Parts: sequence; structure tokens; C-alpha cells
Amino acid sequence: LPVWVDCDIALGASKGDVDDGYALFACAAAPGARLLGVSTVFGNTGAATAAGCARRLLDVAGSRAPVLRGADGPAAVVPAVVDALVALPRGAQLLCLGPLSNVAAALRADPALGRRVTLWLVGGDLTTWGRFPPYWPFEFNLALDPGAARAVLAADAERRLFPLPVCRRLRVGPRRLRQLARTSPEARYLVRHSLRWLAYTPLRYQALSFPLWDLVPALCALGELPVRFSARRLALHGRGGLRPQEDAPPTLCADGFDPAAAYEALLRLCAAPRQERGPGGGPG
Ligand SMILES: [Ca+2]
Repeated sequence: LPVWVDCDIALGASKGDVDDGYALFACAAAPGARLLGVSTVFGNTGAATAAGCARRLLDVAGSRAPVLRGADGPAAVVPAVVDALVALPRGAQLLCLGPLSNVAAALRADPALGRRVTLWLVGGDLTTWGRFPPYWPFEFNLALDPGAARAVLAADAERRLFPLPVCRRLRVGPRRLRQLARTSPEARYLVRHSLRWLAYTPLRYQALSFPLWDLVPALCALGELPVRFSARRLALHGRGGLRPQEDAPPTLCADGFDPAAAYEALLRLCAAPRQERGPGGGPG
């Protein structure tokens, strides 16, 4: 299963959400996956910092997949990233885990790209126009580059969208982090770099746990987690509100999944990371 990850990973940086790190690790560790490469985008951190984080995590995971520094702001275009995305093989899974600047630029360069690969998107909210009180902004990926989000939602493409209220049901807290850290050195790396994020969860989430947003679409794309979808025609309104729009092309929207099964899948990948399956790094 060929996979490309476009992300705003901050796991390994001094601030920013750590969920992209878990998703990228899953793509490097899943036995059936062939991680073709990673491109970075601004969001949780800058594109350059994200590229450093991705490189270090892939080193830990034993992956030599290339890491490309991508867009560092809304509507930015990095030709090397556009070329890499446009060159993805038919049937590739393109995980879009940050603002959609790189992805929109690639679809603009090659409008047929969306028919060759499957886009996995994270963001938006079908249920509210409001804000998550009190410190978390209403939306993130779609709101940081709304022009790109509109273009990706309107493109002729195979799209799977994971709204935030769905993704936020997969959470880890101290007990799960301790359990993960016992599984492998790779998992310990993830946990060690998540502790600063955990420290602020009471303030940020009013809970002693945080969501692994991006891991949900990653597990589903990798075939590690069943997810229920329904087809909807959606357009972006305001800061990440998704509303039905009849003339919009269809998007498969994630409705729900079993959070316990998702955590079990993460535990499974952490306990048997690819490099322990012998030399060569697994299939492909
Ligand atoms: Ca992300």
C-alpha cells in the first residue's frame, strides 16, 4: 500500500500538537504500508521545523523515506513538493494531515491527481459554528489556509474527510502513554516527546488526556481501523464550518469508529515496529 504523508508534525519540536507524529509513525510501522515520502506544511509549527521533526521520527522508526519541506504559509507553493505529489503512483494514499496548501497546489498543477490517489483530510465540523471553549480554536487545518481547503473540497477527487468531533474521540492520557512506552523504543520516543503536550491538557482540553486527531485517518488508510462513512456534498463556511452544498462534489465523511479499537491498533503497531521484523524494513 503506497502512502505519502503531508503533515505539520510538531512531535519533536518545543511546542505544537503532537498527533501528526503518531500518524507518521503508524505509516512507517504498518506492515502493509510502503511510505513513499513526507512533505511538511506550516500549522502546528513551521514547515522547516516540521521537516526536522519528521526526519528524526523516521530515523527512529528505521525509515529512509524522503522528507520534503513544503509550504510555510497559506497559498505558498513549493515546486519540489508539487512535483513529488503529482508523481505519486495510481492508487497511492495521500494523507493530508495539516493545512491543505501543498495539496491544493498539486491539484492545481495536475487536476487529474485527485482521481489517481485517495485524499485523506482532517478537519472541519459538521455540527457547530461555535468554538471549543475556551482555549482551542474552532478549527485548524481548514481555517489556516481556507482558500486551499475550498479548492480541495471542490476538486474532482476521491476524498475522505475526518471531522474534528469524530477524530477527537481517540485520546491518550497518562495510563495509555505509560502502556505505550513499555512496548518499544520507537513508542518511547513518541511518548517522551508527548509529555510537554500532556502537561497542558487540563488547560487545553479540561481533561488529563489529549486527542490523537491525525492518527484516526492514518489507521483507517492503513487498513488498521474500520471507520463508518457517509457520502456528503460539503463546502467550507467561515472558520472550518462544513455545510451541505448541493452543487459540491461528493466527499466521504467519517461518521464514527471504535476508539478502543483505534487504541488497540496503535498499541499493536508500537509493539511490533517494522524494523524489528528483520532487515529490509518490511514490504517494499
Ligand atoms: Ca496535523
